[in-house]
Amino acid sequence: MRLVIVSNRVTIPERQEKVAAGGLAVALREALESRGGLWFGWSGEISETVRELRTAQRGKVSYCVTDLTEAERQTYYLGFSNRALWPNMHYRLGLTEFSRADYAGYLGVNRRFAKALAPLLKPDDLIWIHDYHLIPLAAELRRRGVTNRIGYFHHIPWPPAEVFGALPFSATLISTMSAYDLIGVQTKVDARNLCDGLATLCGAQVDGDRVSMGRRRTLVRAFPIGIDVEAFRRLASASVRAATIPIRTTKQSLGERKLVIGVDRLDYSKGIVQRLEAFGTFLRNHPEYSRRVGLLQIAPPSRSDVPEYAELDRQSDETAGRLNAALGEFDWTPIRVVKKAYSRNALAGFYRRAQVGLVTPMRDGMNLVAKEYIAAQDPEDPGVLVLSRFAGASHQMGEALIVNPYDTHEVAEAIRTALAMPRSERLRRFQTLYATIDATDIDWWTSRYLDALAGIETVEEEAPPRPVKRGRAGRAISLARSVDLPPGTTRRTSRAIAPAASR
Ligand code: GDG
Repeated sequence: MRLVIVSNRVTIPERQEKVAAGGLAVALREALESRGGLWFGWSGEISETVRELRTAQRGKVSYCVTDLTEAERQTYYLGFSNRALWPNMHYRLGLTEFSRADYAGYLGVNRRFAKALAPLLKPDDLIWIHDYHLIPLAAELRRRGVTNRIGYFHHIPWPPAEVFGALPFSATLISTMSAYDLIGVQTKVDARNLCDGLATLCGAQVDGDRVSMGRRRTLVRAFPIGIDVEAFRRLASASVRAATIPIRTTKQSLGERKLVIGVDRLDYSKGIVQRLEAFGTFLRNHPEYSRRVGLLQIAPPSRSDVPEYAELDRQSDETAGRLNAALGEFDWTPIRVVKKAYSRNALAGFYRRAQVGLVTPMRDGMNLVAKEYIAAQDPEDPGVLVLSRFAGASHQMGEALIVNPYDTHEVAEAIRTALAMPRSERLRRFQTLYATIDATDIDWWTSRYLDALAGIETVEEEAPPRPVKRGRAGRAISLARSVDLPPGTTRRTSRAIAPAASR
């Protein structure tokens, strides 16, 4: 059975490239290499004229990519995906910016992807679609007569039905998910929220993890994503042996000072500003730690074209500057925020050097940094993980110091507890955490998901797609025709849609 993966961004590897990219990209590539397969998605390039597909063959894997137009990038990617779905799914209704033109652009790109992908499919291909950019893709493929098994994995949280329901067209959008055979989410809470949403917004029947809508049956299950634990452990040990630059120079610049580390894309879901405040509170409440500890926050910029991200960039500079001015000394800067990306080797070195890993998102699907921090620790003298209860990772990693990131005082006290923790307790917590992430690593995740998808008996394999029943809160939803465009937008090429700048 050939595997077909579809994701928003696809990077075609150089011919000689071995393992340069991050864990997920590598794991998916390995799954494709072992089975043979196709990886389809956006090239990451913008072009106004070239609309045909580009293909490349690397071993047993074919890559097939398409460019987006600037209007598509504005509406599908920056607009609906990242200004409407992303904040909504991270429970941030106040930050959600919905526009009908963006939604139409989102549906348009999903339709275009389906049109391009359908002719490339073989009858027994297993199709695995990734993340919130591509929710309606399976419905669009079904409309084109695709009867293959189609799975979806949702990397970010799924919010409660009341929150998701606040998004215009939420009933139509969620109903398209019945076109999947298997939906994977990160935690049981996400699975429950999604099932509740399907029941409340479009009248689906839910029985445990089985959801029925009309003639379609969909399984909704939690598959907590893992990392390549062994690879990270090796990188971290190598960084110590080789005394690589970050290890050597952090040692020089820190002296005997302890290090607290945060690593996150510069994104408001990650709670970076709140974390800086908590570190400031910790120093104020425990002045004995003055000059004895520093926070290093690595925060590579992301989505900087989205206004909320530009604002976060400013806020984090302002907060770090204010706290450093108030709490620093002539020979000690308590907080360093570095807004650039480091190599994975360097990251592994930083994690290994840090006595505390501070992972305090306000909401996060899983959070791989929590797992990477544990994988990188010295098993003889491990550091302590402080982890937000709102990260999916907290469902598996209860031996971390679990905190509420909205409670500055609690996070501040957890930093102190972590710094003062005796070695015996650090060892006990580390050993349990390591065993957990090792037993549920990225290979476990990939094969568990794909085995489940391959094992599903499709209910409608031979039957043509049929309309599903009328949603309680929405209009009749049909998989037999294209996902409805919102009223007020005509069915036109997304190039004709006004760019977000004109919103
Ligand atoms: C989404 C969900 C879910 C960060 N800085 C650098 C760098 N990173 C790497 C980390 C980690 C990855 O980026 C970030 O993964 P997260 O899981 O923390 O977060 P998202 O990017 O938001 O990912 C999330 C994930 O999907 C997987 O399903 O866990 O909840 O939001 O691997 O190490 N990597 C390098 N340099 C950096 O400076 N090389």
